[in-house]
Amino acid sequence: RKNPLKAAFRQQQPIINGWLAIPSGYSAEIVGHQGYDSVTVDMQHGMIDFANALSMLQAISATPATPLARVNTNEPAQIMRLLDAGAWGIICPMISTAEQARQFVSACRYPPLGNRSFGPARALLYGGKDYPQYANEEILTLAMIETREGLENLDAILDTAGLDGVFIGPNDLSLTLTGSASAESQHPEMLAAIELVLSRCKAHNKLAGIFCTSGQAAANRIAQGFNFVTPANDVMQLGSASRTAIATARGE
Ligand code: 3PY
Ligand code: MG
Repeated sequence: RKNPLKAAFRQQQPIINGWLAIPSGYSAEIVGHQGYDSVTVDMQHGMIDFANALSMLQAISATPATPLARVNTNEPAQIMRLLDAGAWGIICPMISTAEQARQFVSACRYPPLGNRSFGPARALLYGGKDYPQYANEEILTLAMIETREGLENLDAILDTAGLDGVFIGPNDLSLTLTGSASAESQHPEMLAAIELVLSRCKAHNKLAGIFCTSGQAAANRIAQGFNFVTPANDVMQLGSASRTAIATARGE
């Protein structure tokens, strides 16, 4: 099973990624059927444990969306287990150095390219018997840039063999750069940091991704040059759809 996200990037098609914080296979399945290219199970800030993640990945794989996971830290055991559970790519938070990026990618790649341990479990069911032969090629690896150090080491991180691209965490990045977390921050330092990531990704021919808080914000990021955007998460969308419906019902 080829990874459609890699093909989309090669063909310069923007990837619209859903983001799940609600621990439910049912809501994962609903989200997966809405037209996203990929849907990410967020193990870092989502209220999600491994058993939830397993059923959510099963649910996403019953939809057209490609299943991804964001791990809670750069921890090989968790990365390998989510890949075994059928994640077709991993987003790893807080990558600040080239060495951290190398360790992250290594956990996603079977030897000789990396140190992923063998036991593909559900990945074989979703991907077929030949999964072990193609997994190193098709598993997407995105390193999150969301620290000052990560920004400083950006070129070295982007040089990491096997790294497909970076994903900006604008909340953490603005917190570290400006002192307050704001996903759509207009602080000049944030605007400059985002432009820097975009231009370095282009120079290295790597995918540039970013978390956004609305469809409009995601459209603006695509227009700016991003290849991979997340137009808010399930919690934000549930809240905002509810508020809109209530206001309409009240005639507001
Ligand atoms: C951030 O904005 O810091 C993120 O990690 C996005 O979820
Ligand atoms: Mg973050």
